[in-house]
Amino acid sequence: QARQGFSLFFTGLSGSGKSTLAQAVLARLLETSSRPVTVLDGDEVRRHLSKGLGFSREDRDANITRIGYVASEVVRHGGIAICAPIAPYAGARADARQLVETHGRFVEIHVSTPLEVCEARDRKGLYAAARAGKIKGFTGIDDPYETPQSPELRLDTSTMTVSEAADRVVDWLRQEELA
Ligand code: GGZ
Repeated sequence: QARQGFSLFFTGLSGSGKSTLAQAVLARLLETSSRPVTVLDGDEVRRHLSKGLGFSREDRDANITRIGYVASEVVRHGGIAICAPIAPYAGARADARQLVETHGRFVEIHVSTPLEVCEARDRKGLYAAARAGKIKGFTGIDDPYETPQSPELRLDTSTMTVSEAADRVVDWLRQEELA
């Protein structure tokens, strides 16, 4: 059946669990839906679509605008776009929302895992490097993260399993008749 496209836009700190959660939701959507799904993950995007961009406010905003544009094209064609950048600035998130909402739904999911937990996980050692001053302008340490004020969903991966968090997303989509 023809259903409108939508974008799942995960935003949150480094190490908050965005990518892991995005992958878990992807797996569930692939089981239940025959619609095309495109994943625009932070790492992958920066290797291709946003190659050459750094982490200044300007570059981060350009990164989010590009992701928003690609997501809007996917949604325009009735697909599902799963995005998982930090997206620290509310203005850029709003711009991405506006681009996508021209063609379908924009589902902002704040992965609200506290900084303390992200830093304790420190899977890639980036927080330690930022604390030591080896990385400058690291989100949450010496660069801002503007907390989303009215996301469609807010999920803290320190108080539930990845599987529970993915269920919450899929339940929400069912409720909205998107999945
Ligand atoms: C934040 C940084 C930085 C700085 C490198 N600040 O844990 P990761 O490694 O894989 O996720 C982070 C990723 C963030 O890229 P995004 O494209 O998602 O950021 S934004 O939305 O702000 O454009 C981290 C790594 O890149 N990284 N330097 N200074 N994260």
